[in-house]
Amino acid sequence: IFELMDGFLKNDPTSLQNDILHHVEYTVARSRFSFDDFEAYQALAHSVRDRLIERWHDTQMHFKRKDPKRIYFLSLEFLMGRSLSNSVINLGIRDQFADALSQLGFELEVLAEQEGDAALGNGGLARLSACQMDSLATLDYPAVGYDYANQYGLFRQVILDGFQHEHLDFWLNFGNPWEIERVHVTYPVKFYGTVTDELLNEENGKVWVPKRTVEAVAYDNPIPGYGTRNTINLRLWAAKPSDQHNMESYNTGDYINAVVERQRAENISSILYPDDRSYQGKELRLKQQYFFVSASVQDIIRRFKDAHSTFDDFPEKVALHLNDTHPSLAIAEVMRVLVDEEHLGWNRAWNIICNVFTFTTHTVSPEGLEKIPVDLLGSLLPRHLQIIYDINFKFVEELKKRIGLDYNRLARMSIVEEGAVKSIQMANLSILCSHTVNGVSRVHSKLLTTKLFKDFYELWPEKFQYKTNGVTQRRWIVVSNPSLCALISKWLGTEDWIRDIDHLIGLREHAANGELHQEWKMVKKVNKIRLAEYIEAMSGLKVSLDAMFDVQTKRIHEYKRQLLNILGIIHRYDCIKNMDKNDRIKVVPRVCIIGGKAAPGYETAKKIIKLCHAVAEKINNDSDIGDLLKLVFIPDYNVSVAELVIPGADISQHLSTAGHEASGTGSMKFLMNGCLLLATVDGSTVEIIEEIGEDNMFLFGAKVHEVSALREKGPALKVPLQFSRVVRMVRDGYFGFKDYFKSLCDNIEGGQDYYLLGADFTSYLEAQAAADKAYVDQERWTEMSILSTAGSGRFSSDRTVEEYAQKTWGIQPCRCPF
Ligand code: 26Q
Repeated sequence: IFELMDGFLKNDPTSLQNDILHHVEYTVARSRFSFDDFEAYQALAHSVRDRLIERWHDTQMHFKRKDPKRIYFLSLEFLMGRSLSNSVINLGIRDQFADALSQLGFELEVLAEQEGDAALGNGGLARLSACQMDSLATLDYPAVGYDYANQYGLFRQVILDGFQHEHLDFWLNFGNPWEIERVHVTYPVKFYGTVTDELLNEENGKVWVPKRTVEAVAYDNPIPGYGTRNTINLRLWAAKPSDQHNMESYNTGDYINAVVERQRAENISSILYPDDRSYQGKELRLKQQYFFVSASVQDIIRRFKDAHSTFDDFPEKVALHLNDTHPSLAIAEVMRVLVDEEHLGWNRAWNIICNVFTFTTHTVSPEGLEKIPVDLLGSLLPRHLQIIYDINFKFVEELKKRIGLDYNRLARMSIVEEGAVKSIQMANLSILCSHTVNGVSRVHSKLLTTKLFKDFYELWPEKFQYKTNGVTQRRWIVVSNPSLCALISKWLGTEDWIRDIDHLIGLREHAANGELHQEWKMVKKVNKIRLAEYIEAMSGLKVSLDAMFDVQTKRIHEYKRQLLNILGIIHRYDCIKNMDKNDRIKVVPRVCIIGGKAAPGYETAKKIIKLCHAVAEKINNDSDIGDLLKLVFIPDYNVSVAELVIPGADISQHLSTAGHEASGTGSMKFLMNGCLLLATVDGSTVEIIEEIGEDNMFLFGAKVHEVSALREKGPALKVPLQFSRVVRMVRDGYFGFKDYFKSLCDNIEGGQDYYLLGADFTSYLEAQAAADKAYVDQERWTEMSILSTAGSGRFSSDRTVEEYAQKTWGIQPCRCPF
């Protein structure tokens, strides 16, 4: 037994080689004497998976034995990206695998490129869940992530003639070695039907007679921690037709239709909704939400009941986290199970609810809040609608006692919104039923308590907290920037920063060291070469390594102001065109890189992508400009592309109009990689300024408190001539597509400029000029770059998760001992 404590699998090169060849032969079913890169990747992935499974088993056994309070992280999105490199690094066997492979004639990095990118999410919120899972595992917290297993993930962005097209992403077509299908872990999920009101009273609950049943099958994805044996689970639910599904059609002899109808069940987990509020109120989205929530809640309650006899212990053993309102039907579902199935009675059940749920919102604007039309909810989930009504009735009665008959305020706080379309305000439900409500940065939290959720804050100030977001240094330095990783460890004399980010600050004392400067610049160069090669392979464009690599990569959104960036580039182009020879010599060459997806129904965002291409076409083909300015759009920006782009950036742009970005996490990844930031004072940039210092960043633009006054000026708002000039160039068709770009121009002129591009333009250009000036002094620039990495420790998701564990979830580490 003791010999087996470390598991069956050995990690010496011979054992690893044998394992890989074994999988080539028996899993991939290719000859061990002849297999290609993709087959080698598959065999390698299966060898890694075996090691993950061992640790996963040990961890689950240990959790079961210790029975700690667990955190169940419910999120409709996890942007995991690729797993291979991350797994071998976290398992601590990267070098061993690299050696074993090289003896077989393969290169680990090359095989890692074979993996598809798991894009089960949109952007910030989704990647945040992934980073937090990595931190939860690393810090030994007993956590489980839950989501549905969407088959296609986010669409693949294809650019044709500069226009975005959305293609299905068949990322599962070649199988997914990281998931473990649990054919025996299944739960029925029910929809539609009616609620009978015979016999039942409040104590015994009600009987819901559903009409459709879909089976949820568990797919487990092991998430290994770094420097620990702990390996936690991300459990994804796939929809399968249920045996109970639509039996009547079989019985009435309509066999063909019955089969077709059964297959339809699988649609529930086939697609991921792009982040676009206009999709609100769609039945399929609601089905997806309930499908994964119901399966997860059944799973959680089953696990709890295995070890406990009374639900009174539930809050001591279970923390249920709502990652935004998307999974908030969980509230009604837990209530339903406790009242209708466990017969706890309303009050006991309510008491439990109020002690287990926690909620984080990632939204800033009232329009971004999720609403579910009552008619839709009532038809799909009639019992849940009743429960929400009952919760609301009791809440409003209580509220009247506390605040009196202030009907406006009562209407704002009610969970049921009586508008043109009567709907459920999911944020109100989530706030009411959670014991802690979190923002994702300090500014965001301020906006929540003074604007968005002011009424609730005044009622329950103690519920409101914030945890500034963070990202995992394992993925964003160790995996994506191995050269920087080695350099940091060398200068700190330890690898401890990979588990304990506080060590990173130790780089500060070397920030002026000339020897470090040389090595630091070398690392940046290596990463710029890698990025330049990618750009050339993708677009045929050759870029100069001497140029400043200037990057803005994130979802395309008006408030993120990619348009400001493009107008700034046009201005730069215009200036260079009008310069004489002597001045041209002084220009700091730039490669401007923009990337990101637009939601398929978001016309303006799509026009911005087209404008970027039109401007790039003009500039890149202007022989008069040469290497002084290049513009590249990187298509299909996703986690793996980010891993390549971020380390190669000299400067990155975060241009949201102040008060619109809840946090922003891209900036943190750039910062860790020694990239300087050009940014507005918005979201988490406020905290970044505290760590890095204004002098080491390029800040510009109106502040949060100035924005509304600027907006109120409307057409009277003064905009600089330079701004009008560049907009005119676009209007006049200088870049073609005059009619198509007209609405973009109309949106930002004549008092329509909601996101204040004109108002911020001068200050934006000044920040850009300051960046140019700083770049000329390469020693100063390198020092700023080192200080950026050195000061990025606060933005590790390890710190965020630690704060959640202590202040919100009340959980303790539970470390697997061997
Ligand atoms: C809503 C309804 C219907 C369909 C889709 C959606 C939907 C999907 C995704 C709405 C919003 C999202 C994603 C939001 C998001 O990513 N927010 C970002 O969260 C980050 C992590 O906290 C922050 O850093 C960003 O500031 C915030 O924009």
